[in-house]
Amino acid sequence: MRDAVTSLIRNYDNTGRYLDREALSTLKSYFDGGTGRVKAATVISANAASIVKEAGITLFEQVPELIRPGGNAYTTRRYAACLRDMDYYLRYSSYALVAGSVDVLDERVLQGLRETYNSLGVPIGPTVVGVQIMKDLVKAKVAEAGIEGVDFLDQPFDYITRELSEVSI
Ligand SMILES: CCC1=C(C)/C(=C/C2=NC(=C\c3[nH]c(/C=C4\NC(=O)[C@H](C)[C@H]4CC)c(C)c3CCC(=O)O)/C(CCC(=O)O)=C2C)NC1=O
Repeated sequence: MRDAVTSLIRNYDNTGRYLDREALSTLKSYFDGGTGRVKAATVISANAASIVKEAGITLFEQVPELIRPGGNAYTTRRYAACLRDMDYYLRYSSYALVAGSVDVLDERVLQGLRETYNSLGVPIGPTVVGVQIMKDLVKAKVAEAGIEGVDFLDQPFDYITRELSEVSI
């Protein structure tokens, strides 16, 4: 699992180079955003349960057939599995924000996920709608907390969306 710093060092080490101007500017922007990343992750941790709950309610309002008979989130077990998945996306997104890298998402969340979803009939479209709803809730909460300079907030959520959507039909 890599973060912004270890990825960069790995690239430079692979070619035996000292860090150059470009590397330093990448590092500077990562460190400059560091406090904001940590603060944003703290807001997520403090509000995780309510973010997941609210995102679930909004998702099922927007796509009510999910929780009707025949829907993939119908039955208590599958409803709970759906919210649990949303919680996974939120928690790992908070890690990715702190790391300044989506590597943790690739390694721990997205690997093999599409195949699992396809085999269980979990619909990808509504899943990414749920991820985007959580992104908006996180952005609202972070803004409410008065945390600025956090243009990186979209990154993990949009990455999950892109990676999940890509190979699905
Ligand atoms: C940390 C990485 C990680 C992820 C991401 C993960 C996802 C994941 N979600 C699953 C199931 C599931 N995922 C959903 C999710 C949904 N259904 C819907 O209609 C909605 C669109 C959506 C919620 C937004 C549902 C309902 C199931 C259960 C499906 C079933 O068993 O029939 C399963 C199958 C095994 C199980 O039920 O636990 C996995 C592996 N597991 C992991 O370890």
